[in-house]
Amino acid sequence: MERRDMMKGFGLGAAAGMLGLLRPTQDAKAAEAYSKATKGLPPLKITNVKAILTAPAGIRLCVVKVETSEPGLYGLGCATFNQRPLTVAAAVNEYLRPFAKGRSVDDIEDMWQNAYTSSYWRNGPVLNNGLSGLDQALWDIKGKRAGMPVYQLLGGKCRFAVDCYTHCGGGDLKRIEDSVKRGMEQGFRHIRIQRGGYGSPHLSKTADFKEAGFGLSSDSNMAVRPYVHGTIEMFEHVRSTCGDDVELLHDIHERIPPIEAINLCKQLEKYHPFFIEDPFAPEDNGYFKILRDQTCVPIAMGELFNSPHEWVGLISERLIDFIRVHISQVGGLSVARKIATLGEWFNVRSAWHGPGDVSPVGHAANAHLDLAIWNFGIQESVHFNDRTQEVFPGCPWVENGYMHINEAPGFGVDLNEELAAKFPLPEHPGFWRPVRRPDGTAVRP
Ligand code: GCO
Ligand code: MG
Repeated sequence: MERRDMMKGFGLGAAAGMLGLLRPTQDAKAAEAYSKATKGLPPLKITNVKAILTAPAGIRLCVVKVETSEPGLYGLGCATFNQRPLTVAAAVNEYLRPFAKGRSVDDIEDMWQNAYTSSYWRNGPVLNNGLSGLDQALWDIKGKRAGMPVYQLLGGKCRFAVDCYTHCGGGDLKRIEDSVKRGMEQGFRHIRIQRGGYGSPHLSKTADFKEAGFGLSSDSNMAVRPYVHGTIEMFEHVRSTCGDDVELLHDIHERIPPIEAINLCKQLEKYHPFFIEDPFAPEDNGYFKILRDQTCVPIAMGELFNSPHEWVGLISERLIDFIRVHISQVGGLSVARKIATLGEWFNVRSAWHGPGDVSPVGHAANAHLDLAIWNFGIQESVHFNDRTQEVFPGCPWVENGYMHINEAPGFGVDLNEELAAKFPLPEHPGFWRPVRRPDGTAVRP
């Protein structure tokens, strides 16, 4: 061995020795700095990350629990993907858990950025939901450590509560009218109206593909014209029976060809809807320019978005009026608040996705963000049944059309794991049932 190598070896050894010596002091210094920065809180590590699956209302909810080195201190985050819950649980338990264990609970953005690229391939519904569970749970922990509700960490309140819309509808005009009147009596100022299921399949008579033995008999069938006519008739009826003041919303749910959706939006203009949702599938985002040129009906879009490529252009070119992302589908609260900030500069308001397939933790995350952002538009709300409220103590609640959260630190929602285990996921895996045109052509659901 050359002398130089030997000397170098010695130098390195010495350096290592010195470092070893230095390590404890560096840790001590870091702990001291940390304690100063956090008013005496000890640095905390993540000790476990797990996905909890439960269905107290028959809907496949997935919530991520992040446990820490402080006994009893944990965070909860929504990772609900109703159609693929088991894949999200695997992404969390098999990948995010080993990735996050031992890391700091505090550096939420750093964790998000690294977990986001830890799969190299990214921006998909399964991984984003896993990320969201981890992300939201870290915000929950930070709120608990700070002794503050998360909205306070986001800058405090811009409003006293969260204005919501509720779902009303029915198979025929009378039922829809009665349902809207009930919603108004409950205090809702904003009401979404649907005629039967999405695309009003019950109005479509013939399912020729079934007679031809194409597809499965369980496949659903819908034709374009009956839906378009039925929807215009519904708006006419509701406006004439429920008045002009109630704000009406409708979800086209990407069920008809883009040009038909443009025609429908134009014909609904005279009923001044609060917004028309998902006129197109994300694959047809290119049609928004044409729509904007044709009508000034307010447009909401985004529940199916998983990637910035889908929302940045629509917002920055002011091609939509409400961004409706499903917060866990985009990767969590850290992403949604950036989407909200982007929206503010182009006056695109929020209308986060909030139906039954968002857990109470996810609804709380929606509401905390809704309280803190200036460009809040409206929040979709659901009623949590008793079982759900028992499994998730601290659920947000709706009164007089406003969603309220409790002022507890974090998101204020807990999860009773024992009780959650009593409501296993339904047998049916959850995939979306095919929808077909009368000739059997597959329709975007
Ligand atoms: C809505 C949505 C939902 C989705 C459902 C998918 O506007 O609330 O369109 O109803 O269809 O969340 O699982
Ligand atoms: Mg929708």
